[in-house]
Amino acid sequence: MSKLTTGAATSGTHYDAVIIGAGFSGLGMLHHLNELGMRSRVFEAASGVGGTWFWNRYPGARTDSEFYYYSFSFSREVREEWKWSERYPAQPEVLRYLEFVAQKLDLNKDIAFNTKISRAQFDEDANLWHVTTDQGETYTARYLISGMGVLSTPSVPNIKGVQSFKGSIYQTATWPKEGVDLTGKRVGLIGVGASGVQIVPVIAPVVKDLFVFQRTPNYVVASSNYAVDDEWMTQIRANYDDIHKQATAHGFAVPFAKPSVGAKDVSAQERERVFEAGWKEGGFHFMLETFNDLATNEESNAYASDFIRQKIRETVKDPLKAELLCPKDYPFNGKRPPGGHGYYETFNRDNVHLVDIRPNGIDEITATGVRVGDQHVELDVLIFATGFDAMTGALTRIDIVGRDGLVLRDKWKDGLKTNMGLAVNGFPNFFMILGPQTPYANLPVAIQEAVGWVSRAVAFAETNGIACMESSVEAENAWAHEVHRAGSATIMAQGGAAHAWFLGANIPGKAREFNVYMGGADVYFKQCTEIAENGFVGFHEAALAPAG
Ligand code: N01
Repeated sequence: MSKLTTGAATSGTHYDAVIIGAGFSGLGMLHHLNELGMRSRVFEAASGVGGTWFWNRYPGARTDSEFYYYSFSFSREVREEWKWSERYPAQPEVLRYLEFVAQKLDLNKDIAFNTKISRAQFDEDANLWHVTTDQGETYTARYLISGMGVLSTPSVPNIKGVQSFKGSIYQTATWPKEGVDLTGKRVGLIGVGASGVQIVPVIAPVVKDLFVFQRTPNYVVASSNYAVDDEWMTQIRANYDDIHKQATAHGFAVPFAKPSVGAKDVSAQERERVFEAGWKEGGFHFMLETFNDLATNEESNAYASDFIRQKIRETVKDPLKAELLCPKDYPFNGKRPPGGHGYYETFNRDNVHLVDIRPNGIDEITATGVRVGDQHVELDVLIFATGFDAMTGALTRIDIVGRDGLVLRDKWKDGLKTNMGLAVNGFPNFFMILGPQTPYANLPVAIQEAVGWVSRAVAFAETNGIACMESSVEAENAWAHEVHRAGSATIMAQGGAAHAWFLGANIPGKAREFNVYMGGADVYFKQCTEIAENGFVGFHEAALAPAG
């Protein structure tokens, strides 16, 4: 391994590793490779670190997971010095945290900002990746690692007439850094996923009128946010290692207790008591700490769905609005449930209007607003909170070219194939942090595990003189089979109306399949550890060659 040096990226430079993206994944990966003594360079399209938390600056953006498992635990320095202020930290705080991580771990010197990678091509003769930026600069690297994020490629539907709109258009996923003054404006919001659900209560008191265009209502679970006091922070600091250990032993990578009974197996009274306690605790606790079969048993899921609908009807005073806000044609968890911060309560305001656009969506955007059937809504501002081309979007938008000219997006045209979501046959020495087919789970914990695993794999290759780490065909066929099996065992693909991103079903033309592993993050982490302990079996047999 070459010795770590610092300095600006100069076209033509060779690195041990090129990492794409400086969010949680890229920063964690860079730190681990630095610890191995490798010379790495991160290329980041934005002007700063943060990834998702750099771009998603819309009002109300905050984590849906609590701070103590939505962070890294590997750095003693970081965890002992950083203090979180809220149970669910807001976007500016998460961004400041990642800036702090980069500064504390001395990562900025190895990151080229404002630089997009447009192409990466594997050179089979030299066992090197040739990486090209959008400025035409080229670099070579032994390893290519994607840290581009799973929900980082915004999807904006091409609604008829959108170009004719004379007002202002914003996307939650690319919200202007300088903010937007919505005071006294007539604002239309398209999309009520996690992003839309967060922005609604924050902008409603500011705008003149807010029109929420809803195609599919969500099951929004109350979050219950509050300040983190010194005592709580001290207690978390003392237990970071245990928290991480508990999270990696959980199916969703959260440090939660695992319920031992199903909702259908207890009395109605007990069910109500448990659901109520979960609702009060808030957020993912309702989904994960109440009963153990909400994602797998229809009857139990129906109880949870009924409970949430009841909460909506109790909260929203106008019965017509309440019914429109109740999801009815797909199960709870059929889409990723957003965390609410006064979402349903906001619909009791006189200036918040719910526009039902089922089933066909918006008919047209005009110069002055939005038309749905006979109704024309006059607007000054239109906000798109319409989601992302998840899991594969970033990876298929640049040309990643492997052996024999095979392009990654072409490889996945007829179905996803990866080895544990970490590597792909035909793409030697290429690793993905949270590639498709990795677990549906709390991401910072999954990222911490993935960067640890990839750095072990790299160290293994370097130590054993393995020129190419490359997934075997057999291993990725087996993993594709397991991803399909695990997904099919859930009820999460049910409901024609649920255009869930984890199924690829929110993107027109994208194959409908599980883009994530539903078999449990705990099971997945265990398998990854076993693979590593068994000499990375399945990850290098495809290209056994002497070290160059
Ligand atoms: O996107 P989404 P998101 N006409 O795909 C609607 C993470 N996240 O950005 O359901 C009209 O969930 C679409 O309608 P429908 C989190 O993992 C996390 O909100 O397809 N509407 C839906 O309502 C989350 O799950 C956090 O009928 C259209 C919405 O747009 C993921 O990101 C915060 C439309 C998209 O919902 C994605 O969330 C934010 C059209 N043509 C995001 N096209 C936190 O943890 C789409 N829609 C805090």
